[in-house]
Amino acid sequence: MTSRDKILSLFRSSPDTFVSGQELSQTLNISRAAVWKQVELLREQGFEIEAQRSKGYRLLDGPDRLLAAEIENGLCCKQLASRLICLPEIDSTNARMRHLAEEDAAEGTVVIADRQSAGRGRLGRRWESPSAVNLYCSILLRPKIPVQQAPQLTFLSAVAVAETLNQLYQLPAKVKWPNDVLVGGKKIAGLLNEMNAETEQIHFVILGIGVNLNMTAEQFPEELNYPATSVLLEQGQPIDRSVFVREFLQRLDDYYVEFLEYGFVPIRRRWEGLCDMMNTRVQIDQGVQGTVVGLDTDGALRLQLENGSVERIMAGDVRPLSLKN
Ligand code: BT5
Repeated sequence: MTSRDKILSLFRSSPDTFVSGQELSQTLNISRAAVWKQVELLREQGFEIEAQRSKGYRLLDGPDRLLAAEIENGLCCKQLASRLICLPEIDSTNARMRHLAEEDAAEGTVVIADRQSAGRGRLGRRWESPSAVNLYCSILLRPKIPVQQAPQLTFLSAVAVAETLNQLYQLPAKVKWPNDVLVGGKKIAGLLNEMNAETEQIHFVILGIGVNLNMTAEQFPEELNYPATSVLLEQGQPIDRSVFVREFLQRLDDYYVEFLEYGFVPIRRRWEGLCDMMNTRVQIDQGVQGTVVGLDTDGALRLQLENGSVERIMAGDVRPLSLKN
């Protein structure tokens, strides 16, 4: 964590009270001039900080920033979050993670940004990423599993996001194949996994996770492929983003450990339990129709056709068919 983030974290841990320059300089082991410089930089980032000669500094207001120290407080992971990097802004957390992975970053490294200027969806689509309201996060995994099993990891993060929304805010979050989490039929989270592998070996997988937390209706773009929502819109009040991130990482860590030990079966069962299109008649894009009967081991959707045969769907948009169909 940078000195600036440490100062911010100290301010936030004692709201409304002054922290003396001397205390900051001793705690951070930097000079008082360096403290002053970091405070100036925080002001440039939009933080309103009062300074009084005899008392020190006091945080009055500022953007809601996610800080590693606050997320790590009480977090106890076995595989993930070995290193947690929180940035005010980045083009895309997945793009940054790819650089880190190519520079040999360790499994479990997490990159979080408060804003993305070029957040990515699938197939070159854009992920709307306004500042200080949501979670934009990438997690680096280096699992020793066959390459064809890598898509299974998407379902791990889908289940962890849906269950965290459910547990913390009692939202009826459901998973939608292949990479969405929905509440009341509206998209609240999107997942984008990227892999670097040779024929036989996975070098790394990046789990990209975007969750709409405190996003307001005005912050959604007008043109969306699918109706969208956020926790704020669902429950009418903003939430503490650090609490969400911590719970989510903890849950994902538990499931990843379970996955490494027992494979895909437990997570597949959970995903199927959270999918409200199970045993429902659906159509894939404008084409094949059938009944959803589950997930295959490589993450394909299993669809039972009229003639009883089961077709494996590798890609496409799944829409439920109305009863008259
Ligand atoms: C996804 O793509 O759902 C994957 C989104 C992954 C975003 C995360 S954020 C952290 C990490 N770093 C990145 O750069 N990306 C990942 P897809 O299924 O293609 O959905 C994209 C479509 O969803 C867009 O074309 C819009 O119609 C819609 N959309 C865009 N922003 C949205 C938002 N914030 N909430 C809901 N829908 C959105």
